[in-house]
Amino acid sequence: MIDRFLRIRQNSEQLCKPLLIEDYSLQASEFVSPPKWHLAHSTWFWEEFVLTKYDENYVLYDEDFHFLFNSYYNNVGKRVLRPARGLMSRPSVAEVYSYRKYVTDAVITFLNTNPSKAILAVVEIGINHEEQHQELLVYDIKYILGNQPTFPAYQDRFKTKVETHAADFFKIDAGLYEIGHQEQGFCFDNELESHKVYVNDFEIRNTLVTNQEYFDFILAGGYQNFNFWHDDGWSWINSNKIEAPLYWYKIDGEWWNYTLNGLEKVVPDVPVMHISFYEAFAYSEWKGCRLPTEFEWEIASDKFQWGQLWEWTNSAYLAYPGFSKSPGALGEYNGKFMVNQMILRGGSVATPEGHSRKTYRNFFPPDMRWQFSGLRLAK
Ligand code: AVJ
Ligand code: FE
Repeated sequence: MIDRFLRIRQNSEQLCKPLLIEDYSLQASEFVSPPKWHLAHSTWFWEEFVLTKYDENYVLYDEDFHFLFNSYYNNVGKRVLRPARGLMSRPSVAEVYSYRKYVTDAVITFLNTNPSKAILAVVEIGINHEEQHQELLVYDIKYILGNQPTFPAYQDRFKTKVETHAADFFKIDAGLYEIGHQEQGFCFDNELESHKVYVNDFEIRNTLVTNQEYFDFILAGGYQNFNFWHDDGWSWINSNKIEAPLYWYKIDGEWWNYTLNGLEKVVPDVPVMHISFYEAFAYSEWKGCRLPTEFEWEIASDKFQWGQLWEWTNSAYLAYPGFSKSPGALGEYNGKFMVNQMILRGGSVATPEGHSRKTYRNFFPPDMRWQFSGLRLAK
């Protein structure tokens, strides 16, 4: 546990190595958090949920941080609101790194005292929480760098691969299937309680939709035909003048996109990424197909490769029957977001190794597309 903990703490800092000090504190949009904030908030989480709760000897690093780096936990008290995260030039980046070291050392000392199983379960949540923020760091760094006039590169990692299998639909039989987490090992509370779901016969594709395929939709006037869109989606593309995935730019008649390696020509055979739920839905309509439900996705997931991009499903993020929030602040972790968001399944090239699983339920509002999202067709 100590080794894993240390590795996770180091990984978060490793992700920030290519940044300039000036990059750390920018909040390029309300839904983006500054890298410095991620480093501090993922540290605050250990302080709040492990050290101040269970370590009698723990002395807070700085009392203000309790307020500065609480993300959304009402049970913990007042906090800096999300849109104001980019206003904090204080504490400095150096201060946040020393906060990290102080807390990392304190957690290791505490873990050496042989804490109970119940406490180790919270430590496990802390590790998984920090992994989630590592992925968010990649999204946010991409947004911060990708919205600069010079399109600077971040690092030559987290690349999606060209799809080698020929695209094909395969059949899954109707039946009653067990959905949700049943194995040993960690899962988030929203993957519990496992329960049976009946699905009709369906077909699902072995591969994700590629840039070339999505480009055909653009050329066919997909963004101009309201028949493919939800009413909300149609308003969204019109009020935001959207006509291509995020980070796509038409330059002298050719399509380029911002990647973590800088501005590059759109590669036709890699999966299309940075699309909203609205766009994934509209594309499926145009194709005469549909998005899989999260249940269909989970049932079929042993039969295709996943993990390049999070895959939009046609399922709303709702509680499973029997779901209950844990008491206290940790109950706010997932449960209170179960309205107005859609489920994505799988994982992405930015997901830390071993973090996801076939029952993992990721979720975002339908207009969000700075996360590494793509789509798989069903019918
Ligand atoms: C599961 C990615 C939607 O971004 O708020 C981070 C992850 N939860 N800290 C989010 C999360 C608490 C969560 N998502
Ligand atoms: Fe968090």
